[in-house]
Amino acid sequence: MEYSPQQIEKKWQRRWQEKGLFEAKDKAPGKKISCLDMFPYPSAEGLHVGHLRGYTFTDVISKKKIMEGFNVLHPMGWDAFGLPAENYALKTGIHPAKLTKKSIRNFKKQLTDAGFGYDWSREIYSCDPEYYQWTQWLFLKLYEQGLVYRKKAPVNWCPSCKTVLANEQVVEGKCERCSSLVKNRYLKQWFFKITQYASRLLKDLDKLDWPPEIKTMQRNWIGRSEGSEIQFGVSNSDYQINVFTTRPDTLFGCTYLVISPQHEIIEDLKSKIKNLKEIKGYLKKSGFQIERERISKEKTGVKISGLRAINPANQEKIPIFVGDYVLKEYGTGAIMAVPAHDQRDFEFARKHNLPIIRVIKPSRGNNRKIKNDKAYEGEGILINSQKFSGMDSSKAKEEITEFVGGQKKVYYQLRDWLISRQRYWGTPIPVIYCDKCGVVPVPSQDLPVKLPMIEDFKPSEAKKSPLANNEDFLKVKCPKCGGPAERETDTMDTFVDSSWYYLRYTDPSNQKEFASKEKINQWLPVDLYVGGAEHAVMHLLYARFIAKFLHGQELIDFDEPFVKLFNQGLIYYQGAKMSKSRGNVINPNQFIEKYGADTMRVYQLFMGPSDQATEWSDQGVIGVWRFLNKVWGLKTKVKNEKIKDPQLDKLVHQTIKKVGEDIEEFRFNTAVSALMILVNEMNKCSSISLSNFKVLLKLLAPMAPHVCEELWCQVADDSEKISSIFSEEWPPYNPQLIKPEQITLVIQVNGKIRDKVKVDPQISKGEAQKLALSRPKVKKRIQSKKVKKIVFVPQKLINIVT
Ligand code: ANZ
Ligand code: ZN
Repeated sequence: MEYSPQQIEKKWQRRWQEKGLFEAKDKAPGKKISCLDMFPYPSAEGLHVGHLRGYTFTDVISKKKIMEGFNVLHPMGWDAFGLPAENYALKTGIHPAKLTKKSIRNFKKQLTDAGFGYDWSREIYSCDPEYYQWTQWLFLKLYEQGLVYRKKAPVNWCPSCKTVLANEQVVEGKCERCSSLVKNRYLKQWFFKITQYASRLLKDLDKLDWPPEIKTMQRNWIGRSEGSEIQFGVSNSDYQINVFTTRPDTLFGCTYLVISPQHEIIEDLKSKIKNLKEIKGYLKKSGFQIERERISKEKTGVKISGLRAINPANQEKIPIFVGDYVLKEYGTGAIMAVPAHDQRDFEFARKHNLPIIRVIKPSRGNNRKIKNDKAYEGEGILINSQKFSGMDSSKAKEEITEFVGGQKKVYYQLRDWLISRQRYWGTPIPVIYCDKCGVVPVPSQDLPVKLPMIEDFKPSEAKKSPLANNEDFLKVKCPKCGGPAERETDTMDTFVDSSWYYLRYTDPSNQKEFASKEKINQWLPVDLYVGGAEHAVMHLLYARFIAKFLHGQELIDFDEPFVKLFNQGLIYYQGAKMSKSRGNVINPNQFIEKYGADTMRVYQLFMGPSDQATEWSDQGVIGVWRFLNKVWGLKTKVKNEKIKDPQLDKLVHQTIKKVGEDIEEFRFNTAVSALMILVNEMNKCSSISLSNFKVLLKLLAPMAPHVCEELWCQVADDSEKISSIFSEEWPPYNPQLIKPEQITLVIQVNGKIRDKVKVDPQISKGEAQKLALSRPKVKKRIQSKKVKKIVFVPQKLINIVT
């Protein structure tokens, strides 16, 4: 019979499912591992082979761990709320609920066809009321602890998606989803106080086994900034403007202040401002600057006339500007401008003809030329700074802060997490507004607040969610006073759904809790988490935040959710990243029909280093296809008897070691090559022993599960057959057998061969010299002569010249 994946793959998938072979067992004793993929958003387009790469990795690891006797948690679920389904629904008129269901069915079929061994008994959907009641519960829990608040805030508004975007969803001023230019709006919004966890989120990165690039991205995103707050008096008033600066050493070079357009001084001292009209006009025009890229922006501003600030270092009176390059939301919302040493201030000063005073010169050794058309932003030696002149920047930072009575201060770039969305397809925010009682959280026994099935879910320009048009949803009795009240109509950012989902896998049908502590403790934290590097900051930061919060509530025992993180490399095809929009995708359905799932899986592993972008090669696929055919063909050579073949035995044991270690280290490509070498060697033999063939099948089984299970069933003993290759033990290797072979080292004295000796091939020059000089035959030749030179040719010879 020829190798025909179409005839075997479906059969085994069905049997594995029936047997519950890959189901995690609660309360089982012994070693455990939780091995998770980032749960996907079920898009209408389905998965292409690029999406399956990371899933292949976790599946191989899970299957190997099962064979090693681990109790493995390897579940799958669906990040099923969100904008794409809603946008697609608006285009096609199909309700997002219906569409999502259909997409999930398709995804699940694709994953099953690929032979992935998920524990489907733990499948979760974030759009399921059984699930999102716990998302709502989480909101209330955070609310109860004072970590949720509502405030009018400048927000990123995407005019095309008609919704608010998180800062993280704005890329270079454009909507991450649709690339429309993002506008600013001022709306009442809900926030989670992630900033309260900034220092912990930063510090605990050190204990994670994560790719260093991802840690760096998180560090930069959290953006710890050490500096000072310094107070500037305002002339003719007792008002003070507090600025945050990372460079108090430059205080003598401060020639003006800039406050953000939302700074309260404008209201507080408006009677003293002479050009109030002009200022108000500017405020209207400037809008709200909330994106973090303050550098690229054109710096505009207006001088406030009638007010002057006093530089506390030298008592000089300096002008105050309102400028939108100063953000309300960072530091104190006001800055001291030092145009000689800050490029932003430099550009602003040039434009407004303000004095530029140099107060830092590069220290010797750092003698880069200061250019006249640029600020010198480095540190150095102070000049023009009265008694501080000649001092070092770092020392002056401390001393000048003290001199003017300032305070040392740390700020973080991290902003609070804006979680409300004016859209339909998301988790309703469980809050009620009552005229009498104000904001009333929905009592937890009333959860879930169900998302009503409405037909008209088109977002409106009214800055409100479509739920606001649904009277049945909107109108409720106040839980406190029983009077008429209204529900919050915003829904939550989908990153709230995904911030805690991994916990639910441990206890997916719990009606009383989000998951029981006992089950969480059995399985978590997640030992291995695999997904795309695009989640470096949002999802991974939010999930860490929520874990720390739940830990503080003593609901979970760990404060970091993902111990080890791995990012799979992207797949390229025809020179570009594989993607539907580029039209260069390979559909796994057609691929599997043609070559089978095993070829796809092994090719995914073999195509290149697992963490690097790799080009899909149709030629490479054929190579793998041939390889599996060879494996299939080997069974005709199998003899159930002892066959004396020490060469092959040795290779088998070397391969066990290599494949095992490579899988642990995500070196799947070299694991596959090792198996290819072994198969080629076996193919050269006229017969191979059953035991060696079984080892091959076991090593290959996590990668190509169907073909190995089928061959196992054909060659194994009856008792083994009834079970499964995945119930077999991962083979051990014999360390004696894999010792490196010895080579013969030739020993010469003055170019003449005097001796030969068997040595380890890795022997060093020093060791070889010592060994050679200890040999009696060599000693005899050298006697008391002085050794002049040693020539060493690794793995060949050593020549002693006297
Ligand atoms: C004076 C100064 C002199 C500054 C100098 C820099 C260089 P990071 O690293 O981002 O924390 N700044 C402070 N608050 C700001 C706000 N709300 N909007 C815009 N800019 C703000 O940078 C801190 C520096 O950014 C501060 O130090 C301040 O400018 C500015 F030679 O103060 B500096
Ligand atoms: Zn009330």
